[in-house]
Amino acid sequence: PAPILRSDYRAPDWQVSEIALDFDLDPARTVVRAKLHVTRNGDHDRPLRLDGDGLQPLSVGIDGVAGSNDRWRMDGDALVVDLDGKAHVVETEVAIAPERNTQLMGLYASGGNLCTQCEAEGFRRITFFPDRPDVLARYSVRMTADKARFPVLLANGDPIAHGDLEDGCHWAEWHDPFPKPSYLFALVAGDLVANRATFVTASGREVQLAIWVREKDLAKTDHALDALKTSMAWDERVYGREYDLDVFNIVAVDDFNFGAMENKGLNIFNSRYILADPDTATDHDYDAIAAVVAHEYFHNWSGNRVTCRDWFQLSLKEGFTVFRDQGFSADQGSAAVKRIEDVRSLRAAQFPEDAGPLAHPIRPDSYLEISNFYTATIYNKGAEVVRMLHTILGPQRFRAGTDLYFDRFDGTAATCEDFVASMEEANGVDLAQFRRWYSQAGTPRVTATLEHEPGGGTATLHLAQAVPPTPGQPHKLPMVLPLKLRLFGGNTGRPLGDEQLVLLSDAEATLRFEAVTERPVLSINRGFSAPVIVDTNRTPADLAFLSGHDDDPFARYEAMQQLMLDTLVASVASGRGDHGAVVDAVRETLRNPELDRAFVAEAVLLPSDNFIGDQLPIVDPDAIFRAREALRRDIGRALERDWRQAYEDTRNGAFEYSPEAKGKRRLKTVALGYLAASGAPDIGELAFAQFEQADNMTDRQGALMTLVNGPWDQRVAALDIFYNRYRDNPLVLDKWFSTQALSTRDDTPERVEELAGHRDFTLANPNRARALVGAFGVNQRAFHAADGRGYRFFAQQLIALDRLNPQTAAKMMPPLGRWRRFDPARQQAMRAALEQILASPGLSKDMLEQVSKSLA
Ligand code: B3K
Ligand code: ZN
Repeated sequence: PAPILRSDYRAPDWQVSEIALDFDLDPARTVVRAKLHVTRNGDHDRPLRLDGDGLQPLSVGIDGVAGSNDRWRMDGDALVVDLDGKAHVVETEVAIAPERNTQLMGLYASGGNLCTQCEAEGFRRITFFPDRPDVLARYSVRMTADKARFPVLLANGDPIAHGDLEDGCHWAEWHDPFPKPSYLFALVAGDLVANRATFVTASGREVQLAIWVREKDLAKTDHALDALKTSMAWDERVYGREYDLDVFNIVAVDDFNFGAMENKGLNIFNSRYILADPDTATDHDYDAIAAVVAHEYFHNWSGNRVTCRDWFQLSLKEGFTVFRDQGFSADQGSAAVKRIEDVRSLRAAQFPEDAGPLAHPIRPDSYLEISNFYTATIYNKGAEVVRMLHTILGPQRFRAGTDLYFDRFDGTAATCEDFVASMEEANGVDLAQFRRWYSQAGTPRVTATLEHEPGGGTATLHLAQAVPPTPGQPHKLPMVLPLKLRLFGGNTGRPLGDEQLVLLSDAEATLRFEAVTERPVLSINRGFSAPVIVDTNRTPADLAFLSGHDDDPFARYEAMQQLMLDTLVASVASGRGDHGAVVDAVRETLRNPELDRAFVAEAVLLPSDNFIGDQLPIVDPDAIFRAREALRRDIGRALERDWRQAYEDTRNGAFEYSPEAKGKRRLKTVALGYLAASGAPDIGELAFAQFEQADNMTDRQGALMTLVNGPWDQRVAALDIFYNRYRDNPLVLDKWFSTQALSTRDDTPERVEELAGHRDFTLANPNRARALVGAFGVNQRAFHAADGRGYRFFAQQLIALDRLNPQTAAKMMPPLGRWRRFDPARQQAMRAALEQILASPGLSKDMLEQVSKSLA
């Protein structure tokens, strides 16, 4: 297949002003009739081309004449219609089989209900249509279905009418007044109940909110509903954006390819981002639910009211909306901890992507399969780029820019360029060079060297930047890097001057600081103001000092991380480590009563195996594991009394979901982990007691994780108890699988192979597939087991999954593509696994793109 190029963009030949859809819903055979009002766009004589994917027309009518068979033809999967006038009405009829749809794109069945997923190109699996985001139409939808089986019928927009039919069927009509691209179409038919609320917007519009789930899940929807109300108010307050329909519906389904979908007025969610109660959801789940509910809601403006011109502009809606949901979450609790979490996930997912064979700019230039581009780069780096605009302009000017953007492009399909130009125009600034963030891939590397003559009054900071080569982009130009920095006195700990925002836009720059009377220590990239890697000439003592004294909490965390990382990298190389500086710094942070517990928990956590590997020229998973475990053991032993104290201090009363209580639970699990690492003899018992007595999933899973990583007999008992207690709850059973797939024990590869044969394991459910196979792929030590069995297992699972669900399979593949980072034996084994995938018959376009780019 030939790649699609951004430079080939052309406005659509035909626009669709209106579409009326009529669904006869049945899992085995659904008949879809569509009536399109089309108008010629511009002066041309090209035919109307309607995308289809696996559809056969049962009938085609043109301008009310059925059976106009000489005027249309199939071209591959597309339906091509010859039309001679300016405006026509085209009608088609197709039949589809939702229950056989294992890709979960288009109309499919989940848990006996019917639902849709259309982004990016699923609508063409439902009906023939110009399935591209710059064709915006008004939709009316009529659904007919068996009333007993599908008592609830939902679609986009507002409900218009409904009624019963004689044969036990019923019907409903919905109308969406806002023109929208086909990827935002949705319908749901099911046996569902709703948790309802009312929201009154700033201008007094009453909106009926409802979260629809199966009856047994109703009690788990309050948190999501609260998050929805909070997000609606937040978007009014922070961005001046109000909701625009009379109803807002959310439906939770168990089978879903990713997190959730922002369909206009009818969001459809993976149930893991809706359902929560203390017994089954961790604090992390609660936070993720609020963030995803907010994210999808925010899309109503950044995505739906203003949509994307083409899929190359995906980050226009995704990067911006992630930035918006990050701001929302930061306002619900500790902004510093939220920033730490966001940077941690950027480094875990996006940095490796940007450094590997699948690197692409946030606005890519080509793709084979757009589903492969819903990446950490588009989403998370995209959010960092928007954040840099916010940092450079300041909150008020940034808001002026978004106001202009929403105002000017409302109801249209826009580009990343439109967004940047709005920022420029609203503020009279020039962002010409900043635009390189949209076109250049790769994580910039900054070198910061601070010089100071003892006794001299001046300090000099040399800054240099370089952007590494990435596939198709061998040479890079300097970026605009907003670097927040500040100097501290190394003796007194006092700040030497204020924080400054330096815009590094040349390859090199030199900054001078006057009146520097004591040895200065550099705090740089504070708040992670630019998504870059910074190398500095700071000593371990400087880093330890900053970890205890920097006034920017992120910089404090960062100094500790860097100290840990430097220590670990040195000990991987030498096989033995000097752990004193880290132990001291951890002690100081742990004993500091001023710091909030959530921050302490983040700060004392060691960098992951994967992140340590990312720092090394050749990743040696076993050496990394040994070095990390040795440091964990020393921190555990040296501070055993502190950890026990911290553990006792964080014992909670009854469960409460508040930033404070969450922070305590987080530190409790971290403390338990260090105690386990110390080798203290009573930890199996302590963890098992926590496991049994917990009144919430955070503590229970935290204890289970500790047990599953260790040698204790209680591990087996805990796994059994957990399984039996939650066997009927798929979301919790996912945790049972993933906790084992992430285990650091030596026998994890065998255990994971065994679990793939477990009766509760299935590749047909994406959450379950990710819980076992996806989690295994990021378990660096187990996945890269020296005998290569991890790779073989992984390849075999991906091949099987690709046959059912290419999108989910292709999304899990990247760990195998990082073969260049390993020793020759592993390289060979990984390539063999990739080649095996490539050779498997009927490989999807999704997988073909990922694997062939990884082998190139
Ligand atoms: N826009 C959807 C993602 C669709 C992914 C399609 N492969 C959810 C979101 O980002 O909000
Ligand atoms: Zn999104």
